[in-house]
Amino acid sequence: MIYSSNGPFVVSDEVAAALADGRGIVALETTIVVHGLPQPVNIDVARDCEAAVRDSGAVPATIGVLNGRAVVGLSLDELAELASPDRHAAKLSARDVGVAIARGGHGATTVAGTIAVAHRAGIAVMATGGLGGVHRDAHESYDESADLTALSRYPVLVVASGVKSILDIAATLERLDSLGVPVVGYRTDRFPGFYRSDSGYSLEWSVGDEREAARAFETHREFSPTGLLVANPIDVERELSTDVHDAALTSALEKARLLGVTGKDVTPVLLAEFARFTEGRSVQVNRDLVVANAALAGRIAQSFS
Ligand code: PSU
Ligand code: MN
Repeated sequence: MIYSSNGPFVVSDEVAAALADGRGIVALETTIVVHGLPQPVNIDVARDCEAAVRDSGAVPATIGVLNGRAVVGLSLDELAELASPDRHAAKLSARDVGVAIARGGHGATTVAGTIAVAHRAGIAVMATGGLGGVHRDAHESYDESADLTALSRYPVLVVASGVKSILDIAATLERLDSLGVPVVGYRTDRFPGFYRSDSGYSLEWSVGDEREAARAFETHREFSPTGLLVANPIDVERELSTDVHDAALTSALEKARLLGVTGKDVTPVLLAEFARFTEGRSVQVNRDLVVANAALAGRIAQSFS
């Protein structure tokens, strides 16, 4: 691995060159790879996301913490190392990144952790599958993903297929409102529901192409310090059917309750139970949507550059 510096924060040569040349760059997270998707598809998905960004003409910057350094532009070998079970990579939100680096460990970054590092590196666009949000039992557990507060703190445009359908979607949309984070549908005025193209909630704003998305964010930044969520739905032909989705959701919520999981473990357990219950169909949908989001993020990043 070749790094442009030796500090706690390192940028790969390819990303450093792209930054210097003003090319479009898309930050990609690693929690989805390490904690969100099963082996060995996870590495295939990461490879497909990077390829989708490259096909759009932009440069991918996969972000994670390896051997006590925040790496912007992990190679596929480094990513495989981070994802290997014996590495025990932690799940790093924005608040964890600095401490994890100082402690010299390994960690995969969530959306929150990724945009904290991306912003520090001068990258303003990121892609993920589904954003974190307010959990259904939040009135008791207070479990609300730090992805939301991170979006209110770092001026990064995030492309996601809405928020995960395991969440309280109405409450999440309300929190994004309170936090001042605009939500803009990509060619839709319906808020997507991750595995489903339509969560049942409508959006006030939509854009028709990547230029409009880039312009909306550039203009937003003139008035606000927050990021912006571009909500890109999965193709209707590829979504999980209502029946399968709802049955899997019931099973996943029950599983999490029985196991008594809390905190960082909730989302991975719910996603894993979805995968088991749907016999892998949810994994295929997750894969399709995150690759499509990486492609769109690449086109948006190119519109800025
Ligand atoms: N999108 C996916 N799969 C994932 C995630 C997003 O398709 O696993 C990850 C992201 O890293 C996101 C995290 O930030 O789930 C949310 O975790 P939590 O609910 O614990 O904040
Ligand atoms: Mn949480």
